[in-house]
Parts: sequence; C-alpha cells; structure tokens
Amino acid sequence: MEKELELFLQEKFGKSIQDASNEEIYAALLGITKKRMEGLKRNEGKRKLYYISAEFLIGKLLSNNLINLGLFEETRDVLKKYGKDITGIEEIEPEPSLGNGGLGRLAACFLDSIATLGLPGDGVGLNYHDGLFLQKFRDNKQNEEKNPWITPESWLKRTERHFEVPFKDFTVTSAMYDIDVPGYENGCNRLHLFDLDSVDESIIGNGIHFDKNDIRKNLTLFLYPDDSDEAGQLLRIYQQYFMVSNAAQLILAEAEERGVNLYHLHEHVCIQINDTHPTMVIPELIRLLEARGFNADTAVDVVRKTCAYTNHTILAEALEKWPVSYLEKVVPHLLPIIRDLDARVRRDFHDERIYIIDKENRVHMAHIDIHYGYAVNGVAALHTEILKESELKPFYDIYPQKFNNKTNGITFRRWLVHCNHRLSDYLGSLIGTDFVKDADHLEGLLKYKDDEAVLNRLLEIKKEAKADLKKYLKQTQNLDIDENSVFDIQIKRLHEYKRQQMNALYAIYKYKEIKKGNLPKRPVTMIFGAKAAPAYTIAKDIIHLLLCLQQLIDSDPQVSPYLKLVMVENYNVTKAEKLIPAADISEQISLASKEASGTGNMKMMLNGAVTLGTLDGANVEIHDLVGDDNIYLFGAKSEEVIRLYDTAGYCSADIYDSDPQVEELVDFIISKELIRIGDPVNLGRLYKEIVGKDWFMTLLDVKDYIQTKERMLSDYEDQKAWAKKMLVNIAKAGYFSSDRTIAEYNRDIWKLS
Ligand code: 26Q
Repeated sequence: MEKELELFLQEKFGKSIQDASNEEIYAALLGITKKRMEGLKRNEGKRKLYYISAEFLIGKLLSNNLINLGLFEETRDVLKKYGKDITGIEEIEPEPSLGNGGLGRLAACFLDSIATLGLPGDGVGLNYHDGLFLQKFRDNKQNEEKNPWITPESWLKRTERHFEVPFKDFTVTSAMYDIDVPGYENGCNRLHLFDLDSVDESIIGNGIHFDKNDIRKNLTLFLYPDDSDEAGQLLRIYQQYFMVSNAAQLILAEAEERGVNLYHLHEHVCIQINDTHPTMVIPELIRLLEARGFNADTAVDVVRKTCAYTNHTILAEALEKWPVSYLEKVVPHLLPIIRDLDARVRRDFHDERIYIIDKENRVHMAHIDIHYGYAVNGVAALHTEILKESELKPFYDIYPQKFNNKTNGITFRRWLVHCNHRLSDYLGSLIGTDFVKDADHLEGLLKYKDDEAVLNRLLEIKKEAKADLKKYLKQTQNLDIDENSVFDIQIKRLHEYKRQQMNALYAIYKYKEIKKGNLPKRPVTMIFGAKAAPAYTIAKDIIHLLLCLQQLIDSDPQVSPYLKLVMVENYNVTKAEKLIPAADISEQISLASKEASGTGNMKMMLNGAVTLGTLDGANVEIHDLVGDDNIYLFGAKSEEVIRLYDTAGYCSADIYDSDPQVEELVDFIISKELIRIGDPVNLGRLYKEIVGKDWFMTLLDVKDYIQTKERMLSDYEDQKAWAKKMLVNIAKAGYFSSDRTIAEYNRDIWKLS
C-alpha cells in the first residue's frame, strides 16, 4: 500500500505522503481501492440474484472497502507512519444518503453479506443526486436542506448501459452507474444505480423545494420527495417505474448475453422485491416478455417463478395503494397487464380482500407481489407471525407455502470491525478473529463471563468510546457531555409508533424528580438522533419538544449537573457509527406489534449496550437469546395491543384523567416553562394529540417504562454485574449477522448455485 500510495500522490499531485493534504490522500485511496476492486473476481453462477430496492443506505465506503479487501490495517499503519490519522481522512468522504432508515440500511448490509458469501447478486436502485434531506435545527425546529453527495471523484462508475424507458407522454434514456461491492475476503458484486442525464440540480430552490412537474429535470433529484400532494405521488410513480423498467431491461439483457432461453428465466434469475416500491417490475417484466413473443399465461408463469417479496411494515399507511388514475397518467401501458393480473385473481378467488384493484379503483401493490411472486417473507419472527395471523391472513390461507420468516441481520464488518476497532481487536485477542466471517464464534466469549479482567476491559472500552463521542459532539455541535454519565440512546427515524414522545415524558419525569431533590446516583445523558419526514407534522412537533427540553435542562443549573438531553443533528450512518459503540442503554420502545424488526437494536447489542424495550420485532429474539437477566422488558404485549385495536378498547384520555402522575407529565408539554422556550402551536398540538388520540398508546406503557428505566439505572451501579450483561449481549449477537440472514434467504428462497 505504501508504494502504491506514494506513486499515486506523486503522479496525480506531485506530492509525497508526508506533504499531501487529507483531501489528496483521500483521492489517492479512493483511486487505489477502486482499481483493486476491478481486479477482484466476479461472483458468478447459474442463477443470479437481483435485489431491487428504492433505497441503499450504504454509508461511507472507504474504510469498509479497505476492511473487506484486507487492506485496512496496513493502510492505517502507513498513514500513521507519516503522522496522518485515517479517521481524519474518512471525514473527507461525503455520505451518500440514499435511504430513509431501516429498509435502506438493511439492503446495504445484505449487499455486503451476499458478496461475502460469494453469491452472485447485484443491487439495483436509483442514483438520487441529493438523497435524503440534510437536517438542520433552527429555533428548536427541524429544517430541511439539500444534501448533494456526488463529487467529480466518487465510487460511482459510469457504464455503457443505457435503456429507453417509456412514460405516457415521453420516453427517456437512462444511464447506469455502478458501485463495486467487495465481499469480505471474497469476490465482488455490484450495485447498479440508474440515472438520467437531463436531471438538473439547479432547479432546487429554497430548502428542498423544486418543481415537481418537470420530470426530465427532477426524476432522480431526491429520495422520496414529499408525497403529501398529487404531484409528489406522481413523481414517486415515475421514480418507481424508471427504477423497475431499467431493472427488468438489465435483467433480460444480461440473461440474453449469457445465452439464457427466456422461457427458463427463473432457472437463471431471481428477483427480490424490497417492500412494494419495486412491485411494478412484475407487470413490466410481463410486458417485456410479451413483446418478445410470450403469450400472457407463459409470461405470468415465468415471472411468478422469478420474483420474491419482502414485507417490512404492517403500518396501514405505509402499504402502497396507487389510484388507477395516477398509473394511467404515468404508465398507461402497464394497466392492461395489471387489469389482467386482477382478472386472474378474480377468476380463481371470490374474496375482495385479496383483489389487486379494489372497489375504489386503487391498485394494491403488495397484492401483486403476493399473487405473482413465489415467496413472501417478514423480517422478524413476530412480524412474520402477525402477517400470517392478521395483516395478510387471507393470503396466508391460500398460499401457506409462500410465507416464511427471515429475521434481519447486520454486517459485522461495518457495525463492529469498522465502527468499534477497540472492541473488535479485543475480542480478536480473546477468541480469535473468526467471528468476522463466522459470527457464531462470538459465543466463545461466554467462557469469560466471570473473568474480572475481561469484564473490566469491556467497561474501559465502553468508556473510551463514550469519550470519543464526547469529543465528536464537542467538535461537530459544540455540545458538552460527561463520559462518566450513563449514555441512554434512542436513534432511529422519528415516528409516533417508535414512541420518542414516551422517552420525552421520561425526561420530564426525571427533570421534575431532580427539581424535587431526588438526585440520581449518577448523571444521565439522554441522546436522540432522528429525522422526521418533511410533511409529518406530529413527528416534527416531537422533535420540537425534545429540542425545547434540551434547552430547558441546559439552562437550569439545578438540573443540568444530573441530566442532559442532546439531540444529534442530521442523524445518518456516519453518526450511527460514532453513537452505537458509546451506548449503555439501547432504547427499543416501539408499541408492541408495530416495529417489524428493528436493526439498531442488533447494532447496539453487538457493541455491548443493554436493551430497554418492548416485546416487539427482533427484541423478542434478543430476549430469547440473552434471557431475562440481560434485557429490560416492559409494556403491553403484542396480543394485547392487537386486541385493543380490534375492540377500539384504548382511550388515552381515560388514563390521563385517572392517573395524576401521568397527567402531570403530559401537562408539562404545555407548561409555562416550556411555552416560554417553544412554540405554543407545536406543543399544544402534540399535547392534544397525546390526550385526545395517542394512536400508538404512549400512556398505556409510560409508567411501566419509567419504572423499568429507573431499575435499569440502579442496576447500572453494580458495574461488575452490568459488565456481565454487556458480555452476554455481545456473545449472543452472532445470530444477528446478516451473513446468517443471507444464508437463509439463499437456502429457502434464492437457491443460487
Ligand atoms: C410508502 C408509501 C409512500 C411513501 C413512502 C412509503 C415508504 C417509504 C419507506 C414506506 C416504507 C418505508 C420504509 C420502511 C422501513 O424502513 N421499514 C423498516 O424496515 C427495517 C428493515 O426490515 C425494519 O427493521 C424496521 O422495523 C422497519 O420499520
């Protein structure tokens, strides 16, 4: 690496390693790494996977690519020799924010694992120029700004592939960009991102506003632009069709280049549909096969044997249903096919709950996937059970063999080896480094669970990570936090079902206790990171409440030595990598039955945090693995919650009216202390929402939550016992490696050979 780096810097900048700037070294490492990846073997086989997803939240790539190529340590040492720090160089790289949250990050972890297992499988998505918005706080509120990430030198490689994509009124010609995806000590796959040359960043006005009607200029400008109006929803359909038409044409082109007889396409190709966003690939493939001479029955049959669908949510509002009239405006050529798919369902079944086009003339995208795919999976055991038993029950009754569970996972290369070198190196010294590729080896750690030296070192490593985070937050947001306090972290998208508002009520509780003189044994630092969708009013009100609480606590000298609340601005993958190693308490407090899986819960567990959670999503499996002593559970169970919804049996006002303690906490949202700092409109609306509706049942669980968190904080004081919990969590996290998840997808669904 040293020679290569020297040569590159000399040739490109006429500089030595010593004299080169961080920017120049970054450019050199990017160039060298890209070249190395070109030399890797391509994963190949008879059947190839295409993972189509509207989101790939890949994060920065330099360090991860170096790790997977086996070059990281060498590079770090070379740089060190010349007085350079690889962390400073990593900072130069812009983070591509091509995803919202869990679903997009999962797709990125999957690409890493697919390549690491040596399976032939490429990602297909869109090359959003700005990705998700950049979050800025002003006046204790979220503001959105554009977030361009593509620089002249980047991981993207323009290819020679172009496809014609026909819309109703015009046809566009796409361009395909590739990002190489190296496996850990293995071959390479690719992420294909489609784009349009005519897209014009200069049409972005204030914040993230732009003309939603000028499709040629805006098609790939942003990820999921605000779709609260019709123009936004049409743009979303344009984006989705552009993505899947390119995907389908690429799949057929590559199959034809491999000499595949398209009547046997399913023997050579498998398509994973990541939530319903790529669903139109089904009618599009049928259309393209018919254009190649297939009759409808055969086209449908081949496509059905090729496509599989993953469901990531059971929230009704997130299940896509597009009005037929919208599809008519964008892709009228798909409608005869969609109508035919609907007619086939109606011919075979007489149950309007499973039709594709409903009485209100809306197309249910998930229904297309379930009828015309060969596999349907949920993303955690509980989630899959709920799909089978309630949300998708009518489908399960007719296609039981299609349903299966694939509990999510995370790549340990990024979420341990890269983000927490100290822990990863220490684990390596205890149990060897096999766990990087074979995560079950982490269980070897269990034999140290009573070893005091090991437990002490785990505590030290945690403290060092907390000190790193302290330094980072000082530098980036001028925040001061205390590494001797307990770090209590909730990082995830802002959504009412994830119940950041319940955590805010805890902050209010603690604030009031401290005011009363009930001081905690040790200060608590509550850390939040969360973006709210730009049109999601209540989510933005919750951010406002958190920021107001942050200011209130900070400006109160009686409280601030004991309690601190910080909201990390623009939470993204890069920030997650700094926050996760530093977590003591992992907040996973969604209303039971609502969080399909969660993956932050797995990342924090792997880094030695202890979960405070409901029995929801993959928390259930974390509990099964670590046992009662190593997780803190509270709140209503999913069956109870589902029953309350079914019987309309929950009324937040009843709890508010009958419980003075709850009433006091909720009233504080509109107290004079907070109204002095915040906006009465936002705080008043949130107060009313919680008292008058509280759809995600915050008040049902809030008291149990507060008591459980208090118990957890008190248990934290027995540091040896706490360290043991940390160790058990790390040791048991192996199950949540995405290598395991992908091996299961391959065994049960893809069957790549
Ligand atoms: C749908 C219609 C219109 C506009 C937007 C959408 C939309 C956009 C994004 C619907 C859903 C998403 C993203 C969902 C998501 O991230 N789900 C998460 O997936 C993770 C990986 O499986 C799980 O761990 C999380 O529990 C789940 O919330």
